[in-house]
Amino acid sequence: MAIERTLSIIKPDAVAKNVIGQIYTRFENAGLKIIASRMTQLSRAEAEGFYAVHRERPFFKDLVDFMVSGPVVIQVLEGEGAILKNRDLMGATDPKKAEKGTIRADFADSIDANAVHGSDAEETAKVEISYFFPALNVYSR
Ligand code: RTP
Ligand code: MG
Repeated sequence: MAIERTLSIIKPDAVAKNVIGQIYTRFENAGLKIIASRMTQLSRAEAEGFYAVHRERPFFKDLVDFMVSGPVVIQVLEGEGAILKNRDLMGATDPKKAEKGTIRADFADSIDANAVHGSDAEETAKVEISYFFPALNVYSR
C-alpha cells in the first residue's frame, strides 16, 4: 500500500478533555507519523472554509459554532494507507455507532462533539493539508 498523508484535527471537546497525548499515541502505535502539528483557535471564516462542502447541510451552523468553541490541534499524519487507517482509528461519525476501541467511541460524547476530524479521500486530504499547512509541499512527491 502507498505511503499517504492525511489531515487530522483534534476537536475542541477532546482538547478540553486533556486527551491530546492519548490520541497522538494511538496514531503512533498504528504506525502513523505526525509530520506537522499546531494548536490554534479557528476563526469562523477558517472553520466555514474548511467545512465548505457541508455549507448547505442543516448541521452546518452547529458544526462551525462547535469548531470555533475552543482550541484545536491540527496535524498531518503520514504512513501506509494513512487516510483509511486514520478513519479506522477514528470510528464512525456518531460515537454511539463507533466500534469499541476507536477514538470516537472512547473519547467523544455526541455526533457534534466527536473528538476528531480526518480527511476522507486522497483528493480531500491534499486540499485539507494545504488549507492548514500551505508551506508543506504535498504535491511534489
Ligand atoms: P469529519 O469530517 O469531522 O472528520 O467527520 P466525518 O467525515 O465523520 O463526518 P462528515 O459527514 O464529514 O460531517 C462533518 C461533521 O459534521 C457533523 N455532523 N453532524 N447532525 C448530523 O447529522 C451531523 N452529521 C455530521 C459531525 O460533527 C461531523 O464530524
Ligand atoms: Mg468528513
